[in-house]
Amino acid sequence: MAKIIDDISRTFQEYLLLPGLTKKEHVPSNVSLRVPIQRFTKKSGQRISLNIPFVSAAMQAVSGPDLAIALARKGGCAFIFCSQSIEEQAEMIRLVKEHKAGFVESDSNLPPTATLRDALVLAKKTGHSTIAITKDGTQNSKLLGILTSKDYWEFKDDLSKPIKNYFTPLEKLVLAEEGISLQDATEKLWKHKKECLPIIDKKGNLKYLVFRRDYFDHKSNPDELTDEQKRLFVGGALNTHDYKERARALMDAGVDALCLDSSDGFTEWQAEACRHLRKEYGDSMVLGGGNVVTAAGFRYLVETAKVDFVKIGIGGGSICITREQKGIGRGQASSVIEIAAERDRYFKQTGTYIPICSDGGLNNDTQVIIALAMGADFVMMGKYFAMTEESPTSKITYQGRLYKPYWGEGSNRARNWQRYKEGGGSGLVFEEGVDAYVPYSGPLGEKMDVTLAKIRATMCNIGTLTLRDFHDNAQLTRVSEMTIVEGGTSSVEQLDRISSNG
Ligand code: MZP
Repeated sequence: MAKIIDDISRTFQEYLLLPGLTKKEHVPSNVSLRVPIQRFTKKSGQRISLNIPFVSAAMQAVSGPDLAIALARKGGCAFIFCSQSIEEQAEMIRLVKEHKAGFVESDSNLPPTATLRDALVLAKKTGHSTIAITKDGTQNSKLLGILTSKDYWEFKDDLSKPIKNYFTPLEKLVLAEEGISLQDATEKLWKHKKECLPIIDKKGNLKYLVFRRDYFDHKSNPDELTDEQKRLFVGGALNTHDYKERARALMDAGVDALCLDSSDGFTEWQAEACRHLRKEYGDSMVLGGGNVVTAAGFRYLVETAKVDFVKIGIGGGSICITREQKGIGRGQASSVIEIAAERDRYFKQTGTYIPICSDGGLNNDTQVIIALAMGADFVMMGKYFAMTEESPTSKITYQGRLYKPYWGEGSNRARNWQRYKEGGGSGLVFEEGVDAYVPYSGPLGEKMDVTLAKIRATMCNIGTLTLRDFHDNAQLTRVSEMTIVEGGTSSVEQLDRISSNG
């Protein structure tokens, strides 16, 4: 007879944190959100780490290069999806690695023969008011000057006139040559009190623009996650089918962390793939595995597959219908609680710490906080990032509101059958994910600032300054349905609701 486990699968919503003593040093500015992403021993100390406990899901609707850049700039890491050709995935990794913070390729360029109207149309299309005037109007041809919105008056100047009478010519510009560091470029901008510094090559061709506003933006992202050469940090997902060739291409493109992406990672195929990757690339490579929901699955990936971090979660994702379709999975809180305890036991027994990642099903900032309190070192999210400006999809408007498309990797749209069939076979026989829309939530940086502020504030309420202390000191209580009701507002009228009711 089957073994029936005497417990209930629980979700994050069923728990609340109890405050601990908050001392005077427990203020948000003293909180560190740095967490390990690589296994480490007591002797080696923490090795490669994330500066914030966030990674993005390896999904077509989530982790493209723009999102990877935005997330690394905040201190986290995106896992570029593997449900695309090896070449396309490697190219995305390359784009992130080649991204030079502060050095932007000009996307608004015109030849000197263009008219002011052309400039106006282009500025409206790109949203950028600085236009590079190049010999043939292309991005990297000979730079002739710069036109900004300050050089003409839209409603007073004759818009049919050529821009050559308006733009600031090369001899009056402050320029720099390719190879200059961002720091020196910024110094130059500051010294000459300029908004924009064009960077040209030896032949005078335009390479990049450096903007004063990007310097302030850079300064406001002190947690940026980079590699040893100061290039942005990025991860790549692998499947258990073409992992040998895929890993080689991603490593050549400069990937910083690899992760096997599977809906059920407690398999011999995953262990085999991980052993191969370890042999090929050694211990310094960051390698994640999953997903599992039991202590046994965790032990297997740690001991047999020798992964660096373990991803937890089956069936909880916002677009996931695995539990309905196949009847497997587990409440995410129960999985995290059991595996965090096993991670701590393993650390005590062996002296090796294996970070764990809670993947999927986090519906709001509160649930992120509860997942971290329960012991997750970091969290992986799909929907949260799919909603942002930087996810790879286009916004649509529906009934006056903005949305972005978001679909599961197991949906007909993604057709990522490799994620669901580790051991062979091909093609999608039935769906495990849905094709949906999520509300647009604006730029990632602004959204993440709010989430991080809430995590820091809660950690101070518990009386902790690091996430390790948070795990060790958090006290959680189960809640009744009435406690949840009590936690909402009661007997008050909220003005926005009154007005929206007419
Ligand atoms: P969420 O953050 O949107 O709730 O969940 C994202 C996670 O759902 C992913 O990281 C992945 O583990 C999982 N996922 C992706 N596609 C599917 C599917 O089609 C899925 N079923 O479950």
